[in-house]
Amino acid sequence: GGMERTFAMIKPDGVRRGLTPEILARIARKGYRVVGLKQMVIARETAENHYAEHRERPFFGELVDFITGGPVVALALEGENAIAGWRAMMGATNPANAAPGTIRADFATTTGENVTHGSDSPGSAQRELALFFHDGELLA
Ligand code: DAT
Ligand code: MG
Repeated sequence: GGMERTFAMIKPDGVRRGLTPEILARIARKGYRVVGLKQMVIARETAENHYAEHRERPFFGELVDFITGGPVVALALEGENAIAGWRAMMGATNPANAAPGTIRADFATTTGENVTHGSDSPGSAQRELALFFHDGELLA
């Protein structure tokens, strides 16, 4: 709760499909402040670090291949309750379980390519923001 910063990402499927403007528009309409934004290709080591919690899962290799397989848009969002709020805007991990009107329900059909990422806790947000952005890349 309170004023928070979170790490958000438009994944390679979203960028490839031209969904960046649509997703940025949703963020603007919600009222979150974009305090960091860059399009980039994620290095393999960074991806493995980002998804370290999933290292032992059977889908880990595919996940890292996918997330490094094309440009992403990395975002730092700021707003009241932004961590849970951005997760709510994304919807459930499996688009089949995502509520109508969420990004994953509206734009995705598979768990593997579900368009966006969002930090799941204050600790994750701090860790992921530091992994993707230098201090000087974020607005005060
Ligand atoms: P989220 O992205 O909602 O935080 P997560 O942290 O559990 O979900 O998983 C990270 C990503 O890994 C997820 O967005 C897509 C992929 N993934 C998760 N579970 C998967 C599965 N059972 N099969 C394939 N990919 C999966
Ligand atoms: Mg997660």
